[in-house]
Amino acid sequence: MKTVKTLRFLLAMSALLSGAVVGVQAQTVLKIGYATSPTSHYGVGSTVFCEEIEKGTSGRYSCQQFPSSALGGEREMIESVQLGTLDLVNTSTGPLGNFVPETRIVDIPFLFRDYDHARKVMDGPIGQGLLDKMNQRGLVGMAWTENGFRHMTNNVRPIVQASDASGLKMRTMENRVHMEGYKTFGILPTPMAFPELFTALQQGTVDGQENPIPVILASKFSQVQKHLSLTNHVYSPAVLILSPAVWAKLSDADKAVFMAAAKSGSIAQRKKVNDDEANGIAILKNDGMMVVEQVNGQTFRDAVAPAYAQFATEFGADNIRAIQAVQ
Ligand code: EAX
Repeated sequence: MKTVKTLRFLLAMSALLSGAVVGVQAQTVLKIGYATSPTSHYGVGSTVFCEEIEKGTSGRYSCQQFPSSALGGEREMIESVQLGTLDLVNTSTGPLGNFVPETRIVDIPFLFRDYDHARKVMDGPIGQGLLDKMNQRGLVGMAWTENGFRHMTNNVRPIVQASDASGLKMRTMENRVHMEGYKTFGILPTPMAFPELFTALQQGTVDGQENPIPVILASKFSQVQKHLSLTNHVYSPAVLILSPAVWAKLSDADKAVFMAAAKSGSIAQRKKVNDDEANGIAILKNDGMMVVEQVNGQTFRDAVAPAYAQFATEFGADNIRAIQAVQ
């Protein structure tokens, strides 16, 4: 009798392990990384994406999230996705140009008029064309999410016009277009990975930095920065990127689930950006930041205008005009 029971157990185990048992589906847990906290705009967008793929694949796919730069800076995470050691990253385009040079065009200061303009460009043919370029570089760009319009913070002085920024040592993303553009404001650009930034501000290694309100809020920069100026000097897109190794294993039906989930994540992330933009200034003032809300933006546009000739040479004047023309 005991032999029969043992045999039955062994048969059941071998069937289970071989997946032959009907109804037992392989569970795949995907690792997703991003720079800021779980409650930030990146956390909200990533969580919605993860919930949607779990629902849409009846639990066959789920996520393990690595927020707050747990897996390193955005450049490192993009590289890990390219290598297949990380399954997904929800990242700004800051370091992306080092992998997909064509995407640098969206990092030109004062290229986008406002959020409506930026979202229309990124969700239209121009944005889709840039996602397609990622596929040629070993990255599956599923959808544009969003970081937001960037503003300057520093510990030296209020910035009201471009000349006030001159001479400040400002951390920038590892992004050549940003650095070239910001130099026209007289800034001394210091490229640095995001995980090092809070400490650099705390220790005074740099005078300031620039980031969207959602990042300034989520990263508690009000604890280490006195002045905030609403410069709106550049729109910072973000993108949800999947490893090609994962994409290749998906059925057509699951590919459709993943793409729809990425869109839902983008919508949720942008809503969180809207909410942070609406509520963030009051919160940061309450945290003790001195906020310059009426910045003389024209002085910054005038300063960066000569650099547009160089940007036109690099990206094509027609391509820049095409983005500016989107209504
Ligand atoms: O994407 O590095 C930066 O300043 C980015 O805005 C941040 O990592 C969020």
